[in-house]
Amino acid sequence: MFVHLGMNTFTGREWGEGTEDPAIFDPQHLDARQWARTAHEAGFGTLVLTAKHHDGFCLWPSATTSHTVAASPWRGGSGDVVREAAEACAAEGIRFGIYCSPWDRNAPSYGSGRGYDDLYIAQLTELLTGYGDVAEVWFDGAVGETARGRQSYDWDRIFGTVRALQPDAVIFSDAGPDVRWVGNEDGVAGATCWSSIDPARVPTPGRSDPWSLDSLRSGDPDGQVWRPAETDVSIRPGWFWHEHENGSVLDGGALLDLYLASVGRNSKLLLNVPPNRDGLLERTDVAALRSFARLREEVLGTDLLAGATISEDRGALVITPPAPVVADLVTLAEDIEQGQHVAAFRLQVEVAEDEAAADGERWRPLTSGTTIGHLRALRFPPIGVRRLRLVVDLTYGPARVRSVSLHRDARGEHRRRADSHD
Ligand code: FUL
Repeated sequence: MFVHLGMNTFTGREWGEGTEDPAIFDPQHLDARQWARTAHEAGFGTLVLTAKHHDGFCLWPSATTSHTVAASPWRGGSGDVVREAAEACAAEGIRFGIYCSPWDRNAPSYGSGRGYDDLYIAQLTELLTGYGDVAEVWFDGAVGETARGRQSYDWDRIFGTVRALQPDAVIFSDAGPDVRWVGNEDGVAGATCWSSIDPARVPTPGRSDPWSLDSLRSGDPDGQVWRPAETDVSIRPGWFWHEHENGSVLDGGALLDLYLASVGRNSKLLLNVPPNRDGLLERTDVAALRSFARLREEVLGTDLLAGATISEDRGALVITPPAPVVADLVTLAEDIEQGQHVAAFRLQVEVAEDEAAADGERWRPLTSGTTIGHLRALRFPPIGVRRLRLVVDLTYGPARVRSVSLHRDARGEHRRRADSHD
């Protein structure tokens, strides 16, 4: 779960100017335990906090600048949102991650090159040494023009600092090195989504040309590096809380659709849920997350193929459930620890003898796809299944399909909306 909180929460903006007065930051009822508990209860494994957004305001009392929570009225100037969030995650048993924007519209040295690099590295060092284990460090590539010039970030130094101070942290950016951006903020990974990628196609964060974006979305089966996609999207239209968006919170069904279009396409999902001016997640957002978790369990928690017998037919896998089932969703998983190899597959269902084709063929197409990866979800109109056949047509190595499951997702409207993503 992504948590965007900062000056913008109080100004109503999405990108601050860097000139905001710290006096306006006062989330009086801030309760990071509520964020972490909500995240944990809804099944999230990590909470990533915006320690600093583009406006440069630090949610921790950094020694590098006076533009921090220490200059705000919140907790009498002695508060530290990063600490409260890190401790809440530890208490609730989830991992903690940080977002510290390299683009800083407040720092006087921004645009000066090395001078700003040093400041940014000092801020990262504070965040990576003062708050226990950091599971993910999230970098966006936004760059601003200033009168001093255009800052170019020293990514080698930045990534090197994370490696040195938090060797187990996963580093996210457009250019990895561990996890890559999926190339859009709509919550949708490529229908074809390889975990591997050619690093030459996205050499640095912040590229937005079609060549890079296409590569981020789909990956590359011949890619030299393993850099799975992470899909970041907000539960609201904006990344920060705005009162006028309280009526536009995605509901549980819409969140399940995002899940199937991201996690169900071999990506991870980083869903943003922004606290309000009190420092709390809104009731609507919490209710949506609960309903999302419940629907996920209802739809994906039941495998209609449980207890099925497996056999082989002309090189394909035939799965026979103990009794016929009605399904409208299939999920497949590759044994991802052994790599990702499947590039094209088809699923077929068996029809009754009297419905067979003229040539006696009893297998009828159900659905098909390209990549599988750690999870691939595909929907189709509800159908009775007596037997299911999986044909793998193309692979880049041994096809190790670990599971095939059928589900019933009775939500017609959402299903149609999600299918339009294809
Ligand atoms: C982008 C930023 O510009 C947005 O404001 C937001 O933080 C998003 C997650 O990353 O790069």
